[in-house]
Amino acid sequence: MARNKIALVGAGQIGGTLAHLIGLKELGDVVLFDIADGIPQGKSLDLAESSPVEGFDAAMSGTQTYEGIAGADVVIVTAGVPRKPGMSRDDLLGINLKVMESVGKGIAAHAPDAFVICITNPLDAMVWALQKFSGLPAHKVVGMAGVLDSSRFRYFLAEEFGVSVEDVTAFVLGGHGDTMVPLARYSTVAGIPLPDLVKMGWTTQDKLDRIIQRTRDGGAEIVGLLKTGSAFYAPASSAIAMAESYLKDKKRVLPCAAHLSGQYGLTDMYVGVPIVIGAGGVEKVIEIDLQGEEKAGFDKSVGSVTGLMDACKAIKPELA
Ligand code: A3D
Repeated sequence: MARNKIALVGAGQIGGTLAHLIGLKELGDVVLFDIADGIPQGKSLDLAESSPVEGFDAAMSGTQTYEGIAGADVVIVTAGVPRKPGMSRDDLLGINLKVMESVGKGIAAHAPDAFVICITNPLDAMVWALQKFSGLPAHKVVGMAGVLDSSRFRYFLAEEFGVSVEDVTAFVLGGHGDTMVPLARYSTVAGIPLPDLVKMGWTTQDKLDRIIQRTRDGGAEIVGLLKTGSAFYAPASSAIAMAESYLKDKKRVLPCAAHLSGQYGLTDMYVGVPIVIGAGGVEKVIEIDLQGEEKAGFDKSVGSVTGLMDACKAIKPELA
């Protein structure tokens, strides 16, 4: 059976890390696409030259034309600009919206059957625009954010409790921004929900609140430290988990920015919700019961995503 083909549109910090992980995990052949001359070619050659040492078989190539992504099974989009200190994700909207238009058209022309994972910020608005510009079915276009946000939450919780990261599950819903909604009630250590762990004296409500805030600020914390860009290792790992679930039909339940058509009372928008990813793409959107503050937090987050979509429509009226 031929190997899968995975196209990475954007060969920057996340794109390069994605290619490395795909090689190490032997998920398929990689095509790196970027408008920057030499970057996709240089990174792919460098990675290919690591393959004999690492012992993986995967073709790695770089391209500056969309013909190179033809027939891709999966396309992961990181094209655009990342944040610098002092910038919010929303500051990137104008530049990255234009990038989504060209990328969407490129995918439509050359890889219309692909499963597309968008990472470019501001995430929820960009994946929505990318789906519209590409015209691909909504269940084949999804945004990566919740896997990363919940991975950060899991890591902070594992540190706090002194337990393996493997035994911590966490749930983060809503838009990928300051209004994201980490859900304590649905986050557990080996099945024990966080509110019970507070009652058991494993932590205090105050410490838990600070961890939740640190999760919300997780991206900004890395931007503040790096100064020249944003996080890339954990975002790349998170997108790979999504790609792997599609390619291997694992049917993992992952929080992702998914297209809603009535679920949660919302239509024609993308926002972070739990979904099942399998060979059919987004096979199911899981509707959980949100209560009190959770519902208020989710509604606020939806409001901020709607605001970003309105800003996109003002720039590109054809999205309306
Ligand atoms: P960076 O290292 O700058 O890579 C972006 C690449 O996109 C560069 O190599 C550019 O040359 C390339 N590019 C720009 N315009 C185009 C175009 N029209 N076509 C093709 N390539 C183009 O950034 P990065 O890899 O660190 O981050 C990429 C994106 O991911 C940014 O928008 C970040 O804000 C975003 N990001 C999202 C998350 C989420 O959790 C959603 C996390 C971290 C970063």
